[in-house]
Amino acid sequence: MQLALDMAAKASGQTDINPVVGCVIVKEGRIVGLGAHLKRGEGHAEVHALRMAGEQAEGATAYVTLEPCSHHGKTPPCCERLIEAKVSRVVVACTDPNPMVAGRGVKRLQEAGIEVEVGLLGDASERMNEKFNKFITTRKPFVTLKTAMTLDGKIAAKTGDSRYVSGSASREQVHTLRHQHMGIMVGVQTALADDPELTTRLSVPAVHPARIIVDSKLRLPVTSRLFHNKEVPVIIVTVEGADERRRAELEAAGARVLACGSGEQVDLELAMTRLGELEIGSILLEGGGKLNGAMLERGLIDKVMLFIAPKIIGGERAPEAFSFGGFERMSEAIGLRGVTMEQVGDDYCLTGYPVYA
Ligand code: AOF
Ligand code: ZN
Repeated sequence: MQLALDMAAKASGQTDINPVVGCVIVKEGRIVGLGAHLKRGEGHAEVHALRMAGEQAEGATAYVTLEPCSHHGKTPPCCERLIEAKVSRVVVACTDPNPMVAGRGVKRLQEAGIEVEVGLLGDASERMNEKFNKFITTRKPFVTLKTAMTLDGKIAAKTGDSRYVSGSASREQVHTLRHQHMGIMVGVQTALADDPELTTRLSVPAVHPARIIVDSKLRLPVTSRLFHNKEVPVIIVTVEGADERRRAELEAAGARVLACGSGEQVDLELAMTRLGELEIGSILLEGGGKLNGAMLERGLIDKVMLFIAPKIIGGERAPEAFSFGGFERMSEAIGLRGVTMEQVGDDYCLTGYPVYA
């Protein structure tokens, strides 16, 4: 199962809204088949592994990181393939939360007389597919907030200088992180201040996430570097009454404009629904402080990854990682669960999952 998980992990970032899944088929103590799901629309892990095993699959044990599917999606159901191949035992790390499957795969295998065991390394498999798990059950994107900040919680100096808060090792990791999400979201202020391209810079050909700009007043200029790369979508999230002429201009430059809400500010909950409808299953939120704060306040951040640089910049007006009205009492603070800390170069990356009241 660990081998199946390792194979699945390597496909992270390339399966679109689909989960990463690995499968290892073992017969009399020998591996006879290996497979992983590599791309949405192509073969599932079990199919690849079964093809490799051929007739040796009969009487074998299949280790799969996710419950074999029972539905006809872009490919036929894997549980039928396992039954046809006459495997005698299937070990599953965790069940598939997809409402189309949700236990039916396990049930179908059992009905066919196959011994099924669920739960081996289940937590690891569930964590690996945390983005898929949220999207498939809510149709809303899984949001990971990433920010680089000083020990005193600042994302820039009081002058606005932010090059760089974190070290090169942390900045390198961010490119991998971007590649593992289907969208990158920033506020228009960040887009204006840094004029970022927001593409991934990996040495391997990677799927580039859509670039999403929250811009209620449509201030993004068409000369922005975001428009240099025409292959990666630019999505601008704005409000209904936004300037029609500017909207047409941005659309002509290649952007897709989504009107979310009719107030002064973008309705972020609605934006998540709309982005989900576009099958953006996960978003890396990269600030700035106001957008981070607004998303956090509304309970829309699923995970935080804080790259903390061991330095103190000070400055009462220096921008903060989370800028919002704040709470009255410490007991109201938003806490994190499942916190881990990892050293990245000279920085520390703190990862955790916000718990909302
Ligand atoms: C498996 N093995 O390797 C994967 C599974 O559109 P499709 O046909 O690719 O189906 C996608 C759904 O199938 C996905 O939402 C999830 O429930 C399941 N993924 N299942 O048995 C695999 N990738
Ligand atoms: Zn399947």
